[in-house]
Amino acid sequence: MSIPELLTTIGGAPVNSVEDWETFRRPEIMDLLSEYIYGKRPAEAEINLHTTWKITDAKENYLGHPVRYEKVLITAGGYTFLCRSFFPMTDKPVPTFVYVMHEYQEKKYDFETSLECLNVPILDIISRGYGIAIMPTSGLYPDAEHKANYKAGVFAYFQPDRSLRRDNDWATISAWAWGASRVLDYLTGCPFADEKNAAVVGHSRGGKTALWAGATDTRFALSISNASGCSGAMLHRGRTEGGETVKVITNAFDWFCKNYSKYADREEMLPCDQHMLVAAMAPRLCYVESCSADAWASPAAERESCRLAKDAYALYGMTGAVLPDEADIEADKAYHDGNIGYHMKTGEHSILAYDWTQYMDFWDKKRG
Ligand code: GTR
Repeated sequence: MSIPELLTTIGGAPVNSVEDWETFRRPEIMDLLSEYIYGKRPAEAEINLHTTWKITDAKENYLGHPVRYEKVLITAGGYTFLCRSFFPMTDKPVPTFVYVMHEYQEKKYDFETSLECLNVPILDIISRGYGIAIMPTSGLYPDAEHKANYKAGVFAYFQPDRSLRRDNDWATISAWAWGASRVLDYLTGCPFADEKNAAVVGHSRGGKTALWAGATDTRFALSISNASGCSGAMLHRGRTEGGETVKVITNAFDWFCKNYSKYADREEMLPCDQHMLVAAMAPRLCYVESCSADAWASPAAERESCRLAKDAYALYGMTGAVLPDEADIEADKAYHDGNIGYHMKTGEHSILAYDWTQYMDFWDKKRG
């Protein structure tokens, strides 16, 4: 299957400079990804949002730890959802992660009583001088609503008449990414966060969301996808044996616009592919993680998107991913030389403290 060229416009013109990329090709790519995969947001969710936030609980030395805690209700365009943030107790604003926490994880933890969290090692993050804002996805669009035709959350709020939905309308991943951007709105007004150094992170469906959030909101300095797989970092045209397909994912979930399902078993017809999503981060930082036993996410195809995205970075005189050939890829090794970081953790589909250590090592090294 031939892979759509990153540096050739739809009309066939070569893209040779940053100006060509930013004026012509990147906007085309964003349009293709919106039109055929993630959907377009309604104007109501994009303009005159006037994001505000209400801190409903604020504590220092939270639960006996050297942590500054804020429980926040964020309101944008009239829609309100919850987020919790944790910062070190320092005087200076700190680089901060926005974590897209999906419901499987959300249900496992109670941050009102404990900071123990297998998937997000809050105390390690704080001890390394980073902040973290955790956004539960249920506040934007709950998982229980899958296949329920968008009658809850932001969709019901911004577009109550579902009969008006079009095949290219936004869907769940876009809604969650929208939420991550609104959390960043709050961080820009938060005295503890350095909003110029904000990263968006997510696992699995959250990893797909983190990439789309980084592509749609260039204020994110770093976008981190953990085990994002199909419709995340996985190149459709590079999918390996046992990898998830457009048919399976669009049958199971309403995470994408309806147009995407038309490409079930017709991936070769997609006018875009996921290397374009990774390339949309250039010249900012990106990070992709895979798990060695996660054939469903097709690690080799996640790496292939990273490799192909390098051409966009090269326009800026920067390196993208610095990865060896497939045969020489090693698990549990940090590939941190380029501006797209990568590692593959040994084991199953998961996000664990080990991953966060890699993310922070990478960010320590690359941060401006
Ligand atoms: C799976 C889905 C994957 C992945 C995962 C998750 O069922 O097929 O693409 O996103 O869910 O988010 O937990």
